[in-house]
Amino acid sequence: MTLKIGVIGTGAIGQDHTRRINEVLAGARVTALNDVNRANAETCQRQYAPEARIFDDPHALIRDADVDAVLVCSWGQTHEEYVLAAVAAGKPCFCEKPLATTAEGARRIVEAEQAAGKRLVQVGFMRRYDPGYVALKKAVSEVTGAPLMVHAAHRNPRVGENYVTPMAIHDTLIHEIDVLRWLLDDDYTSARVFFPRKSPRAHEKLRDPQVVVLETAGGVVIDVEIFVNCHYGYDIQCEIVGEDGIARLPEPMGIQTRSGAVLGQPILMDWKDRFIDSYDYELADFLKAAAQGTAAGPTAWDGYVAAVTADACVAAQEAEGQAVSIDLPARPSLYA
Ligand code: NAI
Ligand code: ISE
Repeated sequence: MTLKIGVIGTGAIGQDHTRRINEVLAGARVTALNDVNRANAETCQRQYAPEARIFDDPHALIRDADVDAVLVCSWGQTHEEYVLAAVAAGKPCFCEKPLATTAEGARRIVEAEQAAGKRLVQVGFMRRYDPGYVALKKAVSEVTGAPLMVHAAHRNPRVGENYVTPMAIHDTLIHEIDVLRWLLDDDYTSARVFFPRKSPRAHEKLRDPQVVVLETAGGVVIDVEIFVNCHYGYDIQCEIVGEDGIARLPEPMGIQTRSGAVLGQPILMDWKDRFIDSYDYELADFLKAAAQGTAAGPTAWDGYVAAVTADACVAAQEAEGQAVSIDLPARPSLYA
């Protein structure tokens, strides 16, 4: 059986996922596209899904009989509405991060899924599928001993004018919020944010860089540098310091050169290339589960925990150095 997929939001990642489903992965075809900017849906159709129909109404796409499962790839603040509609229609839904831009929004999705009685939502936290992070998790259980500290960095070469200070949390840090919790198998208890001197490349409405300090229930202290105008590349770093040793996320593959008295290794510039395998693996996992009418991988609960943590981090941005506590309710049995 070929699974029929509807994609809402056909910008950068919506187009890339459409390409992935139609040109890389097996078992599914994109049959329906929607974008508030129709020209983007037309570009996506022309380039990657000539047989797909373009819908002007995203809710009609979700209800359509020719759509078995939905990919939500529109802007973050629109995710909740579309995920809730997919759950109401009983259709498996892959939602790009963030699941919702507020903890209350994510909570509504968790409640809707619980009412549906089965998993229908996978959140696009693709780093859990990255071979480097998978190897790092193995090193934590086999080499480092119990973790004490984590030093991480999330650097983007540049961002647009519409990227403002809280987006460093909701849009960017959200990946570390999820993957570090998964790596450590621990939950966060507090957040603090520090602002070094501002980079002259950051525009007026963005304080960049920032350092977020998270503490976990197990007593691990995590520092994450977020620097989204670092200029030199797309650079993701992570080092776990444990009782018995240290483990580091491997660099992406690149040809090392020795020339002109320089030992060199290229640095990627685009997030699409840095995690290209993980995007393939996460979507393959989604398609496999969706063919059985359910969802796999990062859950709506993971999306909710990330949203609660992100809200605390944004509050911590405003509290400038003061700790903001992170309180989570008990995990529902659906996500045990
Ligand atoms: P983008 O701006 O390139 O594309 C978003 C598209 O959604 C645009 O074509 C826009 O017209 C459309 N859109 C906006 N509101 C809509 C609505 N109400 N209904 C239908 N379409 C709507 O943005 P990008 O970079 O593709 O990001 C999209 C989402 O994917 C964001 O949530 C972002 O955080 C996430 N993302 C995840 C990445 C990852 O590494 N997992 C990487 C990049 C983005
Ligand atoms: C973007 O939306 C992503 O998800 C990228 O992985 C991240 O590095 C970037 O900061 C976000 O804006």
